[in-house]
Amino acid sequence: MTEDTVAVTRSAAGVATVRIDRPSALNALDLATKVALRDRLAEVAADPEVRCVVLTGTGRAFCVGQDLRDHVAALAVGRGDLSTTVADHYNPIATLLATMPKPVVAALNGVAAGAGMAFALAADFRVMVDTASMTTAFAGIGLSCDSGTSYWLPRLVGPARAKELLMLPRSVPAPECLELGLATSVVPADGFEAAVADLAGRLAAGPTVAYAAIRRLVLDGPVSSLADALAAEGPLMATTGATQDHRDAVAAFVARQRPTFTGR
Ligand code: T3D
Repeated sequence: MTEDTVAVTRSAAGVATVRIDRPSALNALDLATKVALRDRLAEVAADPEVRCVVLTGTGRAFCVGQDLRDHVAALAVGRGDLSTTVADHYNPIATLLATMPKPVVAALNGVAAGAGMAFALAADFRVMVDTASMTTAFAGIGLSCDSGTSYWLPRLVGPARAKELLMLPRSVPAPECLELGLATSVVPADGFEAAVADLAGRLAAGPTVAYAAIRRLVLDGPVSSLADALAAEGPLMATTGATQDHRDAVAAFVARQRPTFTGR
């Protein structure tokens, strides 16, 4: 059953937690896990009751990327999925994380490597436990990179640092991730769950349509001309300006009350 290695829990507050659940393999991505992760993410992306998605892992790792045992076995027998897994699994997962119309939080309970690091980079927020780390890993096994690493990493740390981290992969500890801009926040283990729940709860109680528009604009902004960015902003201001959340929040503002956002 593909569902077994990826668990989804939904809270009444609209937070869906997608948990990669292969702790004995450091949440490495074998075929079943890649399929399950892609399909579970597609489900929470399409679910209007879900207003924030948290991606995390069970045990001491967030996700160490491709399962290299699976990979070695596949290479040995010339299995077909090696040539198609980027298109069939990694790209759809990376796209869902970056484009679903709701905020995404990566809760890094431990090490993130290879595609696991790329998935974390695609999230809007990366909360790291202070013992966690990130490594691009790819060049260590003679690969370039996938899952959007070449898109996110230079944007977060600049092209020179991105090349250094890709060409000379090493475990970057959480405090350095924070310094480099790879982490949003670093918290001690005893405050990690609460910090993730607090952030996800705030996002799930926010203006979901505006968040979706912000995600889209900021995704495209760095590769747009000013004219294109302005052209993209206009219709999305019209869309968000037509939401109930906007009307309610403006009314709350003038009444000097706290707004309540329903996500519509
Ligand atoms: O087309 C394609 O299919 C390619 C797609 C590629 C996408 C990718 O994600 S490529 C990148 C794949 N990931 C890696 O190269 C990461 C390899 N792992 C590491 O560099 C290190 O293990 C870590 C930095 C992640 C953690 O280091 P550490 O010291 O905490 O743990 P360790 O001792 O190295 O590993 C512990 C165990 O996990 C060990 O197994 P053992 O000896 O206890 O039985 C190790 O082999 C296993 N493990 C770690 N990473 C993977 C893995 N097993 C399978 N796949 C892994 N990715």
